Amino acid sequence: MKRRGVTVWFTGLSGAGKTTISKAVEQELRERKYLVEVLDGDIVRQNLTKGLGFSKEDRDENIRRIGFVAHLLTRNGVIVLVSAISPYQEIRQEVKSKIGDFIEVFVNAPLEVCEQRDVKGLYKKARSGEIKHFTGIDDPYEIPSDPDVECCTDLETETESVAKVWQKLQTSGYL
Ligand code: GGZ
Repeated sequence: MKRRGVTVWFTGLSGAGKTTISKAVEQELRERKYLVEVLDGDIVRQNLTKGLGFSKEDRDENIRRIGFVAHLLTRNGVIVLVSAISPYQEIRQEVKSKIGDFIEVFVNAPLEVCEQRDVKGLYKKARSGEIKHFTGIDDPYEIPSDPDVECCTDLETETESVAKVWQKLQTSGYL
């Protein structure tokens, strides 16, 4: 019997912890032999959406293409883990409606915390004006109005965040 696929969509600021949580969930799923694929904005932008920038139009196009691939995989029984800032509510909603089997995870950390982490030094560059249209600095992030899961990565451990996602997958019947 084929399992039901699902897209787990991690949205949040750069440095909020989307990639960290999704990788940990991926590992747990692989250990249990689930079919799983990861689409990370950072990586996808090097191939599938290469050449796209950070205007609203380009971000929406990025999300639409990621959503397209996620849909194909999901309908073939794969658990797809998407990590993308995806700052605009409308396109997140569009992708969710298309895919159907969809769990939205809001990876929520205050801007100050993300900026302090500044793993790649991008916030510093954004503050100095070296990078323009940086989400949270001079570009918007629309907070999800009704996420299925919220991970507050400044208040909870990685293990706790992973457990929240895992529980949602379980109670929704995907595991
Ligand atoms: C936001 C930017 C920008 C700007 C480069 N704004 O945390 P990261 O570094 O590793 O991942 C971020 C990635 C954003 O790509 P996404 O595909 O997730 O964005 S979106 O969903 O909005 O299309 C960040 C880096 O690229 N980055 N410039 N201006 N993040």
